[in-house]
Amino acid sequence: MKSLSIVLPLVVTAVLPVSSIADESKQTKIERAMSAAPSSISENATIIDTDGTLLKQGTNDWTCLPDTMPGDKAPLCNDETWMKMMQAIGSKSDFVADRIGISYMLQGEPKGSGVSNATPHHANHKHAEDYVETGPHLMIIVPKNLLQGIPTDPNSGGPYVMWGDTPYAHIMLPVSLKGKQVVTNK
Ligand SMILES: [Cu+2]
Repeated sequence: MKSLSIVLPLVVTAVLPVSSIADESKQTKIERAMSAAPSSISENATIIDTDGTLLKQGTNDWTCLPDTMPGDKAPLCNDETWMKMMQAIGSKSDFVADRIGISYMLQGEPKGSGVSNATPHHANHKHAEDYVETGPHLMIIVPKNLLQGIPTDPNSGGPYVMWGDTPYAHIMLPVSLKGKQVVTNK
């Protein structure tokens, strides 16, 4: 009978729905979302989940999310222009920048949570030839003609253009004070 006590816990674990293990508390999500930007912004920001669920109503024009893509644990705080672009990305609809948009990602992204630098709609970001993790950064949307002269190569060592040939082009601006933060497959 000794072996049964070893087998049983394994079975119990296996039949539990995955969500009961993976689900994070609302507070955990709010705290991660707020960690993306200075408190002068995040304290009064509206916090929403990536599926649009309101986690905390704010009083300024900023919106913070605990994840950039569902479950990637890469928090960000967006102004209104960035929120519009994120919605366009989600619905694969057109977006034309007529003003500057600013997003803070001061925590960067966890290892393995980077993206293809060519498109937000890559079928398998992790294995993209142009995979990139940036570390702590800002993301700046500008009208597309103003992107001229900014490198498209993440390894250039400074700001670079992400998703440049799509409607979702923006400048990635690494802000870490120390070390090489950008990681690519090249
Ligand atoms: Cu980012």
